[in-house]
Amino acid sequence: MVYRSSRLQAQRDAEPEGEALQEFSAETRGMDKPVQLRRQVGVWRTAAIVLAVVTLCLVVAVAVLVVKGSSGSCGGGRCGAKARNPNFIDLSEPNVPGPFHDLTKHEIIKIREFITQDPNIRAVDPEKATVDSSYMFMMDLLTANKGDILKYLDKKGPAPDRHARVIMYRGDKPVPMVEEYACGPLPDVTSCTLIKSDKRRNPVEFSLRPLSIMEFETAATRVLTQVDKKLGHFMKDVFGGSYMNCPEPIKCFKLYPSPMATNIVSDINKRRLWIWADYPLEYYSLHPVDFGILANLDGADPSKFGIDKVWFRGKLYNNMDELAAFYNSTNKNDIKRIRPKEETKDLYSSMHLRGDPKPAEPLRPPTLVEPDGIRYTLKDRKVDYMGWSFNFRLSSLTGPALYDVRYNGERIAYEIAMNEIAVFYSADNPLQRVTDFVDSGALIGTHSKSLVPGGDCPESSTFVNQTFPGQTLSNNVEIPRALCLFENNNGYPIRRHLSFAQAEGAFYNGMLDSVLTLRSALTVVNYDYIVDFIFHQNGVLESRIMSTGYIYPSFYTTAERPYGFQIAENVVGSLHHHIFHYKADLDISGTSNRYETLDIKPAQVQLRTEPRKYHLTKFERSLKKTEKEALYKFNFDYPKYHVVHNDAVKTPLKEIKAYRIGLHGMSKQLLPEGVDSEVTIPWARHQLVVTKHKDDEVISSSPYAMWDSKDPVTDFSEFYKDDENIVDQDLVFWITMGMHHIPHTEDLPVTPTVGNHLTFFLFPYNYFTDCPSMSSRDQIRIEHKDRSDPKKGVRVERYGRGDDTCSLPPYSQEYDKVLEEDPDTIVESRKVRGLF
Ligand SMILES: *[C@@H]1O[C@H](CO)[C@@H](O)[C@H](O)[C@H]1NC(C)=O
Ligand SMILES: *[C@@H]1O[C@H](CO)[C@@H](O)[C@H](O)[C@H]1NC(C)=O
Ligand SMILES: [Cu+2]
Repeated sequence: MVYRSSRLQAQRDAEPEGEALQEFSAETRGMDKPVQLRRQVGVWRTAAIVLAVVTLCLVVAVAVLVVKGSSGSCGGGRCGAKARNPNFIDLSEPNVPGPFHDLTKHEIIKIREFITQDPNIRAVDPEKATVDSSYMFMMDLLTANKGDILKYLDKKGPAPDRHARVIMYRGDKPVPMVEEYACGPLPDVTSCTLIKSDKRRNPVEFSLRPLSIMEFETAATRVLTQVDKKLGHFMKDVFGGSYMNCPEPIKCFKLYPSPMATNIVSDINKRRLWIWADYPLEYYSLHPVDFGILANLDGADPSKFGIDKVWFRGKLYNNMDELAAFYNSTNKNDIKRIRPKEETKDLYSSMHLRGDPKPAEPLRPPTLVEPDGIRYTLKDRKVDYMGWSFNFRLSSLTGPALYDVRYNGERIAYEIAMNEIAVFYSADNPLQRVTDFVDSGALIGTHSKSLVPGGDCPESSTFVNQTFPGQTLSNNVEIPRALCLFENNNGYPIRRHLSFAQAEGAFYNGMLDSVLTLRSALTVVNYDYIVDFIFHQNGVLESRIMSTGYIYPSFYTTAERPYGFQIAENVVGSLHHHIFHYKADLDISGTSNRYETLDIKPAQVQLRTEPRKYHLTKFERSLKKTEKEALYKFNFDYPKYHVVHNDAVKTPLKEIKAYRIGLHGMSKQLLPEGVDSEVTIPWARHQLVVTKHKDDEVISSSPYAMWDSKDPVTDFSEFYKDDENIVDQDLVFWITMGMHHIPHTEDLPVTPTVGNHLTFFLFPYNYFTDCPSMSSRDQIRIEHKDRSDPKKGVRVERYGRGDDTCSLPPYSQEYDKVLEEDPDTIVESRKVRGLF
């Protein structure tokens, strides 16, 4: 909400730090008379109008606060009579960022200065970069070692120096390579040293580098010029399209690049890239043609980039001349020509409204209102909410992450981070057949582009910008609204119980599940991934990923039928497997932790009352002693809980005081282990892996994973190969989620998120003595005013929450009136119900 941050900005400008925390009294939002709301025939319409009034009310109230800071009116009613929350949101960048803060604008500029001047690195300005120069691909915060950060956080130790991980492309070297540097201390960098790690090769083969924007443009220009020269005429004739020189009505093809990884071409130095042709319609991935070229991008000299193979209509040609000769020798009447579809709003691939609009009249959907202001605070990318606190990042390489997640001041997790996103395709054609996207090379975090209020996040969200260093520009790139933070209620109770009968106590307590969500949406070319971290009031942290966006289909032929359905003319939705990897560095009651499973097993016991056996289930605790013992592949026959706890810290009843990992997004990876592209995603072999924390096992994958299957730069299986003791150690939990996707026509134009929520939960498990949500003022309790005389009726306890007649419809007052008239609506009071 713009007005909120601008209000805050106004406050910050007007007042010294520290005084920005302001209490809003009833008077400051004073209203003259209550808005009278009568729910009549047009309930929905009324609701919409109410919401409009409400929203206006709030905006006006807030605007008035900004401008006058005293009083104002909004057409009646008393707005915000109970507003007490300081509503503290500070989106400014700190001068002294903490250990988890992403690189600041200032730091990025200072790092650039250093690598440009350093005599060893000699980075050229991005605007002048060429494939054979030294240039920066990306930089990211290189977090200090956990031990140092914990000393700082917990033992008043010194703030650890901040460093950046800087990925340099060294096309300037005699043997071109990729180098990764640790540059620091920030912001006044004094040195960049090659990062040394047992778990990440460095330097890295030049052939394994992620495609930079500049390289792709250079390569495409170089390669496609050659194609246009030899095959331009053919493409225009057969497809009505071409890679270049495409005056109307000729269409300029969009390019869809797909790497052919080194294990497939059996040579770590070979760099092969399929470039497919798609018509430039909304959206191009849904308009492939049956033509593509395999580019040879070996080495650092673009003048040597060339074309290895050409695919046309079910046949692979060894070079362009072969195809040209075939075309020349074929009777032109025998060649089937295809043409792009007409671009209309009704086209299956277009994201315009079509069909009969619903609802019949343009009534607005429900929206969120925070009647007393927001209930969380945000400063320096640290959030506090209802007992929770956490820091967040958006890593350019790996995407969103949380650090130092606490509940009631006690750390639950040191880090929870997305580590990798992969999509493995299947098809008959030679491109999709080998398309195994491993996305961190595409710089996952930088793909979290602007979130739209009302489209991606509730309008009431706080939106947070994110700054990255430009890859093709020397300037920083600030992505507005890259993340959103909002509180909403899920529309269902987090818990409730109604004890209706007097004999059973006659009370009700219930509470809607209001949660805080931190969201980013990563658009990696055609797909969109919505990544949420959700904080519940019962001490549960939910980590969810949903897929949407355009599928990546193939050109339809009958040979594609094992891999997908035909979903449009010439289009087959190719089968693929989405796989996601997360890191969860949990610290339950400290860093000395154990991982146990609670194995649920069938058992037989003696019946107490009859002379025979009886079947039931029991559970057995199973302590996992080493990393290999802890490798987990889901098996339906062996249900189990996964719990983590500190053996030295027990509950008052001497039980384990634990958190439980709930896996709600598991997916079987069917490809054999150790061959083809599987080699680079060994993390997908297990649904859960537990390792002892090590400072150089920071990320389970690497930006080189798209190409490096011949010899992975980071091989996750190395993290557990030494099979270390994991009892009473600092443990890291690695979680894999995924889903197979056989596209269907309802994926047109884009895949809906419904039903593809992949989630893992961190549940408190004997961690609290009872449910933490019992301290929430969100709950409602209803009981008899006088237990000894139920006929006097019931009282509704809302724990001091206001019933603000300006900013909300008087639903609660209406309900209270119902109970006043007939308390038996909720609990047995005056009548005999005749039912249990
Ligand atoms: C194909 O025909 C064109 C035009 O007749 C000619 O210029 C070209 O050399 C031919 N290409 C091949 C490979 O035969
Ligand atoms: C976020 O980005 C927008 C658009 O560039 C800008 O107007 C706004 O000032 C930025 N917010 C902050 C806190 O820097
Ligand atoms: Cu999919």
